[in-house]
Parts: sequence; C-alpha cells; structure tokens
Amino acid sequence: MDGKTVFITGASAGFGAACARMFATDGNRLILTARRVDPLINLQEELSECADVHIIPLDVSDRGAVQGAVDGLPERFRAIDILINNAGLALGLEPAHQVDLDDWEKMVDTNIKGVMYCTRFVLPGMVDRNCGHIINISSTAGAWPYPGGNVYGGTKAFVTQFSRNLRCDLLGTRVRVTCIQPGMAETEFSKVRFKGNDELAAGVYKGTEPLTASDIAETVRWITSQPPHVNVNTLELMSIDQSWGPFAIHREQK
Ligand code: NDP
Ligand code: 8X3
Repeated sequence: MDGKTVFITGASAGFGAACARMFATDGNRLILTARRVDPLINLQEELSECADVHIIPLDVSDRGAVQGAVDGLPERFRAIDILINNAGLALGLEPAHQVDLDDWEKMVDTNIKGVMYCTRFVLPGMVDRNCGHIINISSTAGAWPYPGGNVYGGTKAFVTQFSRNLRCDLLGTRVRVTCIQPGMAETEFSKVRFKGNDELAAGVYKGTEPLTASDIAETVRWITSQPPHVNVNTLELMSIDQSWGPFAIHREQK
C-alpha cells in the first residue's frame, strides 16, 4: 500500500483520526478534513515526520465547500486513491414523537448528504484513472433497529445501500467500494449524541470492552491491502460484549 493519496472526512477525532495515524506510513499522502481546525493542526504536526499531510477545514454538509475543497487540492494531492467517508454523527436518543427536528435534519445533512457530496466530487477522478477505493462508514444501526435509533439508523441504512448501488454503477471499472458497519465503539460519538453529557456517554460503554477507533483503522488497513481484484463489499464488526436482543413485546397489564 505504498504512496497512496487518502482523503479522510471527520479526521479530527475517533475513527477518522485513527485511520489517519494508520495511513501515515509508507509514503502515503493524507488529506484530513473536519469542521474543527485545532485537532487537524495537531494531527498534522504529529504525523509530519512520516507523512505529507494536507488539512482542510470542511463541513461535509456544505455542498459548495466540498466541491471547493476537492477542486482546490494542491497538485500532489489531486489524484485521490482512497476516500474514507467517515464524518458522521448521532444526535439524541428520543422517540420519534419527541425528537428535535433540527437533530434529524443535521443527521441527514451530515450522514447522507455529506457522503453524497464527497463521493460525487471525488469519484470522477477515480473513474478517469480507472482506480480508487471508496470506504463508507455505516453502522450496525443501519441494519438492526433499536429504540431511539430512528433517523440515525435510517441515515446509516442509506449509506449501506448507497455503497451497494455504487458497486453496480462502477462495474467494469477498477474502482472499489466497501461499506463498514461497526457496532458500539468508544470515541467522541456518545458525547456528541448526548450533547456533552459525559456521564450519559460513559454509561454506554460501562462494564464492557467496546470496539476502539484503532480496531476500525486496522479493519480499514486489511480492506485496503487486499489485491486490486478483491472488493470487500460489506463488513460488520462488533465488540464481543454486544449482541442482538429478542423482539420487544408489549403486554397489557391485567
Ligand atoms: P467521533 O464523534 O469521535 O468523530 C466524528 C467525526 O466526524 C469528527 O471528526 C467530527 O469532526 C466529524 N464530523 C461530524 N460532523 C461533521 C460535518 N458536518 N462535517 C465534517 N466533519 C464532521 O465519532 P466516530 O469516530 O465514532 O464516528 C465516525 C463515524 O463512524 C460516524 O459516521 C459514525 O456514525 C460512525 N459509527 C460510529 C460508531 C461508534 O459507536 N462510535 C459505530 C458505528 C458507526 P468535527 O466535529 O471536527 O467536524
Ligand atoms: C453507532 C452504533 O449502536 O450506537 O453507529 O448506533 S450505535
């Protein structure tokens, strides 16, 4: 996996930052994007000895900004080999009839539109060069329902099906598409979901050994180091401490 150009969204924390650290070897060039600039600058400094890192402050839900970021890449970063559509978030865990509609819109704008925009602006170059790999970060929440998962799970179901449909459109090219569906992983994810409430966030992982950001980066390493004719379509992984529940049954009290 020598000398690839890797574009990562949501590189300021969690999976995205772990993927940046993992890719910062073997002469890879990194384009790291997120809304928060300070963590990107820190990561650029941390990785500067081993990788050529270009950072872009970017909100993936801003279509014009995504186009500007891709069109404005310095020459040596223009041929993107790997796009990691990772930026995303869950907001709240309320039932559908009580949820804040702004939260739903923000999840749709980030998790769906962000993936659409980044893919649409990066993909033509990959098709022209007849090589590339798009890795979309979906979730177990896109395949398995849970109370309060309403729109978050819906956005991740979009990511999963979009990934499969991309494979159909790209048949006959050497552009690969992979969808990763992680379960519970300890990052800033729950802190964001519970809007800064550290106690609620910590409760999600209490007494468990959740997946880590580094587990996801290692999964990405394995996927991207397969021979070029091997396309890993979908990969679901969970902590050993997570599994499925039985169907919920409502019973009238008699
Ligand atoms: P983190 O909260 O740790 O990281 C999320 C990243 O997304 C941050 O870098 C954040 O950067 C970025 N981001 C959020 N909104 C935007 C936006 N509008 N534009 C650009 N960047 C944005 O969470 P994770 O690392 O856990 O999450 C990464 C992905 O993995 C998400 O898509 C999430 O849904 C998914 N996932 C997470 C799981 C988990 O349990 N942790 C399990 C399954 C999937 P900034 O705030 O600086 O913009
Ligand atoms: C994150 C996993 O179960 O919190 O996508 O929705 S979960």
